Amino acid sequence: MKSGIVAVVGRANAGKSTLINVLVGEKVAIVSPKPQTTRERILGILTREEYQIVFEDTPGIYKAGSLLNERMQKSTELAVRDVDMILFVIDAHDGLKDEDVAALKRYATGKLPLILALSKTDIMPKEKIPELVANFEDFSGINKIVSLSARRGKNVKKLVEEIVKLLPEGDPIYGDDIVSDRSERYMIAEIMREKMLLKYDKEIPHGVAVVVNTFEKQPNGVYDINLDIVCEKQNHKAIIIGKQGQALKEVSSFARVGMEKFLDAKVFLTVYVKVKEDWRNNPSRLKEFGYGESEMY
Ligand SMILES: Nc1nc2c(ncn2[C@@H]2O[C@H](COP(=O)(O)OP(=O)(O)O)[C@@H](O)[C@H]2O)c(=O)[nH]1
Ligand SMILES: [Mg+2]
Repeated sequence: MKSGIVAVVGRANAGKSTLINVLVGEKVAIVSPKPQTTRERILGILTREEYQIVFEDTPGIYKAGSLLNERMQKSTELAVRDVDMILFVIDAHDGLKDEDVAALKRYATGKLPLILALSKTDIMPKEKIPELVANFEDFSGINKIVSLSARRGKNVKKLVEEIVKLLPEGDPIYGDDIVSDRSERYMIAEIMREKMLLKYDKEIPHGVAVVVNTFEKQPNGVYDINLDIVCEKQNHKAIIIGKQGQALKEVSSFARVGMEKFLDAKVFLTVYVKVKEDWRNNPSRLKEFGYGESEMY
């Protein structure tokens, strides 16, 4: 049996979380077109008879702007310690950036096997792929390059095959029915945050934390969920709620549908918006919202 941990790294928005969801076959990490969607390390686990691959999703590479950002950055750095392999994801459609090259140099040290995934090939001309691949000819420390589309599921099987080839022999770490190290309750908060990222612009979604107060399955099978959206400023609260509460109504209903899909059950959702000034720089608030040092690393 092959078994091991694969750290999934790369620039923000490269498509890391999308790829992990497709690899695992279930939603274990939220996805949005905005950077800083993933805030902490999340495991996505793929188990078959012959192998178990534990994918570590990471926040990606950022410049620090707040204490939360600093912790996200550190969480990425720590994630690549004690792993068996690196899966470096590049947005092939966006092309190779200096940041990618700099990060790749850090990871392609030859100490660990490294696979380069060139993702989002569904939105670029095929002819461009060899051109992009040629950029890596002089790089040592890359074991394999796989171009793929997570969205279309193209070449994802091939990627798994290549990972398995490079994995060490070993016993599985997790039971074969486990796909994530996170609870349903955690995913519910994340789905709310995902819909906030899709609905609101600029700093607003980045300054949001979601606290689940109630998460209960009723005898009739309906989930009763009550949560707080915590934002940083009074004027953010006004924007989140919108005229006559319209914006909040829309985002909540959008989130409810996502939660129902995830839980495969009906959801009764109640949402409140609260303000905690500058919580992203406040260590005790960070802890309260699940971004304490012990939770992040
Ligand atoms: N067209 C296309 N878009 C993708 C693909 N993978 C991810 N995306 C989009 O790229 C954006 C960032 O994806 P995400 O997984 O959150 O990136 P991360 O920050 O690296 O985790 C989202 O809007 C995704 O829908 C892909 O294979 N094809
Ligand atoms: Mg992500």
